[in-house]
Amino acid sequence: MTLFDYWRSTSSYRLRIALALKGIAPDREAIHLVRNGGEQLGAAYRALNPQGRVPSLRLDDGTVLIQSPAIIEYLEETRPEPPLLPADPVSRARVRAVAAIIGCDMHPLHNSGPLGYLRRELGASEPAVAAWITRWIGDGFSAVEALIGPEGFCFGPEPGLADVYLVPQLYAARRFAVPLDGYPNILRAGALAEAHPAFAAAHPSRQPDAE
Ligand SMILES: N[C@@H](CCC(=O)N[C@@H](CS)C(=O)NCC(=O)O)C(=O)O
Repeated sequence: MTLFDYWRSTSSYRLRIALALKGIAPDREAIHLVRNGGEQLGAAYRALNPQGRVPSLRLDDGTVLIQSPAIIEYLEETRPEPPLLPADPVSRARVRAVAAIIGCDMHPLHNSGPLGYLRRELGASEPAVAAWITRWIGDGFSAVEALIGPEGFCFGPEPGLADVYLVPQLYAARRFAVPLDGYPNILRAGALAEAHPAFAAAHPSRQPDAE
């Protein structure tokens, strides 16, 4: 398998954690999101991933999978141990809801493309962009804080899909200096997960292309 990713990308970080939890160590090809106008937008990478975003995962038979939620579900279906989702449908839906808040309602609003659009096309100032980021991360984290459990990882004693999404989102929030004092459950679950070897190995600073 080959993982195409970028060290600081939130969705790449998420997929690296899921791969590490499943005990999978793919080859890795870094796609620089800034250099040369963004390597993800070049013809060579777009031939793999027409959306021009990271991450992508190329399987041993040459099949290329894109979109971290779809790839993580693929991993869960093909390598069920250790499970990232609980067994019963209601619990699964609760875990997936937290993943969706982060993956669908938070991360896209501070992704590099939309932030660039705010700055360049709409003329937003840096304080306005910072306020935008703080607003939407805060909005999502307030919901996540109420939804996850009062001890352990997000949903109990083992890390799962919600933790896979939470830790990179926390990394992004810190990078953007979003205040986190009001989220004790998130900080507890995040600290526990960050100390786990699979999460630690996936950290942006541990990637060969880290700057
Ligand atoms: N929903 C997608 C998001 C992918 C995504 O937006 N990746 C960002 C980095 S976190 C990217 O490639 N940005 C480059 C660009 O927008 O040009 C996923 O989870 O895989």
